[in-house]
Amino acid sequence: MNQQAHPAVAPRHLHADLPRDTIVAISTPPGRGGIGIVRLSGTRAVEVASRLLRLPRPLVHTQAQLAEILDPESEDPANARRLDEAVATFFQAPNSYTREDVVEIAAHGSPVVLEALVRAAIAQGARIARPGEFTERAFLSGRIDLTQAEAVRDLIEAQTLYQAKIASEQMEGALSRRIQPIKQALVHLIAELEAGIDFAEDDIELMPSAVIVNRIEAIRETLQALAASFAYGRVVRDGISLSIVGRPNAGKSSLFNRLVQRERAIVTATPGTTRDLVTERVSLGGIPLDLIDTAGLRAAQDEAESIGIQKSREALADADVALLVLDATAEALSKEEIALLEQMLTRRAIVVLNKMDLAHGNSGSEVASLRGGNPAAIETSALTGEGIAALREAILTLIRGEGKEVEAGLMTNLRQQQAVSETLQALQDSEHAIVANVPHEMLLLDLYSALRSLDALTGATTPDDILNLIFSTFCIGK
Ligand SMILES: Nc1nc2c(ncn2[C@@H]2O[C@H](COP(=O)(O)OP(=O)(O)OP(=O)(O)O)[C@@H](O)[C@H]2O)c(=O)[nH]1
Ligand SMILES: [Mg+2]
Repeated sequence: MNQQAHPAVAPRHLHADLPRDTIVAISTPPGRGGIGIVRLSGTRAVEVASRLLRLPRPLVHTQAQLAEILDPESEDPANARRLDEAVATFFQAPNSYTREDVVEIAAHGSPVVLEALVRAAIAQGARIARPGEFTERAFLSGRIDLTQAEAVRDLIEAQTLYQAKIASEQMEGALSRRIQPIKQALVHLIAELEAGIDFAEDDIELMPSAVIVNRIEAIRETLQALAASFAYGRVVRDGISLSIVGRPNAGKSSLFNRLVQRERAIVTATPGTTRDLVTERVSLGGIPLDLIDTAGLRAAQDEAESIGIQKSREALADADVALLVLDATAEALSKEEIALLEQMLTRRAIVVLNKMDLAHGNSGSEVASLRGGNPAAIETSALTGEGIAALREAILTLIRGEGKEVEAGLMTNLRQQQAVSETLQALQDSEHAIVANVPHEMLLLDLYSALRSLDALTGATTPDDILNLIFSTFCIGK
């Protein structure tokens, strides 16, 4: 084996016992509440906490005890007045969130009391925590990897239960578990190639090119499946936008109101009612959905309508999904509608035949001929509510698409996606290197570069500036 330690195989040691200062922050959201928590982490956490509190007994790991918060302004700490009562819980290193000693002081949620506690802790030598620093310490101590740290943030920011569940899986390491075997296969290949080079004089045969290509291909395939999960992972995390378009009076605003379940947009019998974009966020199957109601498309009759129609077109172009609403009672399709229908075939879209309550007898028309077409139009009545459940279902199916079966270990953010695509790129380069018959030493450079990108995904060799970027998006106290 090559004796020279390679940075990608022997990642920088994150688990070293760095002497770290003790940090403090208010961990509950700003404002008043029933309970507010001040969290301390570091070697002096217990010592600092003991100076702020009157504790009946010494702190014991995972045990909560009632304590009194001392008035920080009192002259004589031994006889200090009590500012508030609190519950103090101690988590002893290494069995804590950060793997350091952690003390959590739960007082009443009064900003004045909590800030006084933090000031008193600082006076005792603690330092105010940077945003995300508690989670950063959990990462630096090796308790969690980078994808898990990111999942903490995703969980805190989740807007639906489904998002929270996906984040929770990632927090438990679902994504890292998916990456592990891929990384192992790569490390094995590298090790075997290194051995071939080192013992070349001993007549050990070099691995045949076809075998190397096969092994790289196998790694690429699993990675590609992971990359494909990003599309759905991003949808779950960031949501999806859906623009409702069509001719005036087709019932766009009525459908919009049905989907948001309240009378949000103005509905009248006059064509050209909606002028501006109306947007509303709803949760569909736990996925955040930004619905956009737009002005009906036709030759505008005044300046405001013309600007509105311009906005409709932009919203249609920008949306992840388009919902084309047709009036099922209409005899013929307008030119505009024919053009839109064609456009729908080339993008993620749903066609709706609305006003079916009036159109059940209308079977001979051009519009009716779209019934049962491909893609199948959804038949609705915004007036009676008929077909709305089917419409919701169709939207959800369209959104879920390919991502459905890979919910465990989804990639959810751009940083992860970039790391994977860099790995894929490096692997492709290495295949080209084989085809070009370059020596194995050169081929290894590409493989090491693939390994480094993969390491960056979980954080083994991530540069500090990227770490700072990630943790600074947390709020203080997390
Ligand atoms: N019978 C029946 N009437 C409907 C239905 N959907 C909408 N309407 C009526 O059709 C008219 C137009 O509805 P809107 O929702 O304002 O239509 P729109 O597409 O938003 O129209 P613009 O904003 O002008 O582009 C209103 O009088 C609605 O009550 C339906 O399914 N059945
Ligand atoms: Mg409208």
